[in-house]
Amino acid sequence: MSKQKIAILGAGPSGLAQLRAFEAARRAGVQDLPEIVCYEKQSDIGGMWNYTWRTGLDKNGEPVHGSMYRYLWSNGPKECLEFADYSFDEHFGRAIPSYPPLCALLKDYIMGRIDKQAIFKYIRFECPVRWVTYDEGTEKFTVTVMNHKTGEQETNEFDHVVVATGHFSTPNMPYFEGVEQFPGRVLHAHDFRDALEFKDQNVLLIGASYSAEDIGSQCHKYGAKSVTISYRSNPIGFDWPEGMAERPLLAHFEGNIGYFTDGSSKQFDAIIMCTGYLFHFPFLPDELRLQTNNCLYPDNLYKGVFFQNNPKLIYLGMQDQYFTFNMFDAQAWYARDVMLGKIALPGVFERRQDMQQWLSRHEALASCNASIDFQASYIRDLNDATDYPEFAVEKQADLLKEWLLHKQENIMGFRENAYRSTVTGTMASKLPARWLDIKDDSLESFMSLDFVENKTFDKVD
Ligand code: FAD
Ligand code: NA7
Repeated sequence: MSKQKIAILGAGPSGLAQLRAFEAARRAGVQDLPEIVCYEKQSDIGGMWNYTWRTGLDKNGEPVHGSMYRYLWSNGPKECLEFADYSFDEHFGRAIPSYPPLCALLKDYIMGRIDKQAIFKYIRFECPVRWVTYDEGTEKFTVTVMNHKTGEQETNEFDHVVVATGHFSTPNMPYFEGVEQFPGRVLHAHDFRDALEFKDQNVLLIGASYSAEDIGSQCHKYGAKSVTISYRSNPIGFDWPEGMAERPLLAHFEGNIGYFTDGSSKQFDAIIMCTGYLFHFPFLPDELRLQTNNCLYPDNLYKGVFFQNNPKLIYLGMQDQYFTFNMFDAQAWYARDVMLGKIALPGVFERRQDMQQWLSRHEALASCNASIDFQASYIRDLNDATDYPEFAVEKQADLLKEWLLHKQENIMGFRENAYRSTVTGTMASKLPARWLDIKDDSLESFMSLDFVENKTFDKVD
């Protein structure tokens, strides 16, 4: 029998988790592992964490994937995304604060786990996937990619396809009447790169979730004159510092004046749409394409990963995310064991029943704490079935609940809190100054800070 072939689309944290899962099996002595090819659009691994200054199109004319920006710090405690098989202690050799800068520190950590020699050989860089089909007769997928290194398209057949292309990259960009006449910058969070661009400006952010909260905080930290957050459903509701405020939804623009649905108005210099992202799979035909909004349990994914129409098509990381890296690992380990035949997939009816139970629970979620517990129990369900190392996901859920309280207490200072690792028991150190006052986020600068234990800071503004 010929070897199974698996295509992994994307080498971000989810795709890397899948590669790592197979690598762990190889190291554990599993024989006859499938042949793996990972197609990656960018020229390096890391996905979203591969910071780019570019916006629009990349050097090959492909849409730029990155949405991360300068000075971005972790928006949740690092203790809740710690790999069970590679701790922060192992990587940094000492305790560091719970909220490190993202692209420098966290990327360094993610990359530290990757054995480049073992994993790079599977990855085909600068090979965006163009089209995927499935043949019911041969039971194989055909994957066509554009190889920008050779300038030619390539087509190969696979038994399984793992879609790990992320879902925070294609902007959801709504229209507001009069925006076309707005005289200043209008951009989506996806194209935001540097808060200093908005120093001394009156900035309007539309949207009321993570991007609005963080880009708003960044603009405030780096000297915007004012930050206005316009919400559609509910305000974010934090005790914002002076200069930051929330208003209901924007109704229309007249020149540089924004008019809101409560009848108020204000003059703005720039508009940043923090209106979320589209699930965008231009390389998949209708019958294989996941269609969902950003939520904790997309429908039609058994165990959150196997596509109901065709479970040989696997989606990783498609959930909204309280947990990130360790959830991707849980999914990748489970998917690996199904692909290796260690876990049998139930029939179509049983899969639908299982999904339905999760979807009913999902629908009943009434608070952020309940949502955190929901995602933790989803991860527990996956981990109980594989040999992925135990990582006390319920304790991490408790840390996430503390994180929510800390944000509520002080949105500009929550990153000054420290939490204990559930993997090693190490207590994080604290920042030696207020987050608002630490403006250089480079690896060298951050690691040369004098981290301290149990220091408290005055509440901000
Ligand atoms: P991605 O990281 O998006 O990787 C997908 C990969 O697929 C990319 O490398 C891309 O180039 C590739 N790809 C896309 N299309 C194709 C194609 N057609 N062919 C081939 N390859 C393709 N998470 C945290 O844990 N902590 C944080 O503090 C945090 N902050 C964030 C801040 C921002 C602004 C954003 C946008 C996200 C943040 N996240 C954070 C979430 C982050 O997206 C996840 O941690 C993680 O990157 C998701 O991994 P992924 O592999 O699923 O997707
Ligand atoms: P999210 O979390 O998907 O949130 C999108 C926000 O945009 C949300 O508040 C929406 O309001 C709002 N939205 C969407 N469409 C509109 C329109 N048409 N008008 C007004 N407001 C709108 O995306 P984020 O970018 O904040 O976060 C995504 C990830 O990036 C996150 O995981 C972080 O790690 C970074 P709603 O509440 O639906 O009314």
